[in-house]
Amino acid sequence: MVQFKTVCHFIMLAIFFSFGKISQTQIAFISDRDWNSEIYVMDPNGNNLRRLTNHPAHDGQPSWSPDGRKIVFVTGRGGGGNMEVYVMNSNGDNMRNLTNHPARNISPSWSPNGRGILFMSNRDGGKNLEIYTMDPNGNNLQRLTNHPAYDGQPVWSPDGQRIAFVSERDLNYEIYVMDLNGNNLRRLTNNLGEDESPSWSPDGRRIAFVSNRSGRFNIYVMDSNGNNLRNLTNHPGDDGPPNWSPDGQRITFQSLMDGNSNIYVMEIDGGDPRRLTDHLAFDGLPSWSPDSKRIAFVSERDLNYEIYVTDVNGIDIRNLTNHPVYDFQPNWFNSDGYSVSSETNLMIMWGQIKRACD
Ligand SMILES: [Ca+2]
Ligand SMILES: [Ca+2]
Ligand SMILES: [Ca+2]
Ligand SMILES: [Ca+2]
Repeated sequence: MVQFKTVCHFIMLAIFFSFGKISQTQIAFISDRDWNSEIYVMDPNGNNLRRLTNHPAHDGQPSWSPDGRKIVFVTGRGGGGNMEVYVMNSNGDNMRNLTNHPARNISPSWSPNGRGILFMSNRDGGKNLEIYTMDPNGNNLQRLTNHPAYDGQPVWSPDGQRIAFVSERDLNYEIYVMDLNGNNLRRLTNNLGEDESPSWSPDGRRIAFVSNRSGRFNIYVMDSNGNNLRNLTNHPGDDGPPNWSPDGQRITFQSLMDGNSNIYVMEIDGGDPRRLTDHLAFDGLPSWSPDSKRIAFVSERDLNYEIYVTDVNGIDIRNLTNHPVYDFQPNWFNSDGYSVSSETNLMIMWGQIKRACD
């Protein structure tokens, strides 16, 4: 009986820690508070701040692995303008250089299925950036684009099978998609304006983007094959990159429509646009929390950049960093390893085991 109780308590403890992991949302960001750019992690209320990097060179562009165990980032610690993509555990341990190439290797992003890392590099000469993928350990490097024009802004489709990106190969920025190996390249936009900043809908069916084809930057949406183009915004000022909420219901963006940069949210058909910030200083770079209830953004309203979080009504705005230096590039992680249904299953299992142990 004693043994049975011990096993029970062990299982309960294991499940308790599983539950703890479910709600463990974190925000990675960069800050100059230690005299050069380092990567930090904090809870979504600003508590529990931890510095992950500690090197006099620039460290930035953090991107979480989907299991939350690792972060890829960019660092200049090689010197001479050489930027490398590094990986580290999410506590800063076990740092490794994944790219190890004297060119600029930048903008890493971990695939939603965890199997690959996208990045950009000019290793084929000059200013010509190409898009590459590699395994999370740096192996299996593949160049996905090969064109003397700019190729950049790569974004994983939600299933990790396709990549949307921007290229200037047709003499102005257009949005393209390709398969993971670079095959099946398809141009989705075709007009003289700049079409850029693609953002996938969470179901992978649509892509929102900005274009100045009308003379100002407005937000558009199209099917992921380029069909069914629709204009979502048409404001007197430029609108910034769209950012689709993880629940698929809304799009957030920054805009100059009221004369200075503020954060807005709208329905995915462009309806019900709402301004969430109202300050003369710059408010921009909005990004959704994994539960789609909050939006992180950066603001210069305290005369240096801070990371703020607001609810979708713009009522509950909080300064998370509150430090007299540059704080930037917020990047959310949520340990959503369990879907809603398996979380429900865990609740049921919890009740059953607790009864068995009593
Ligand atoms: Ca540093
Ligand atoms: Ca290129
Ligand atoms: Ca274009
Ligand atoms: Ca600051």
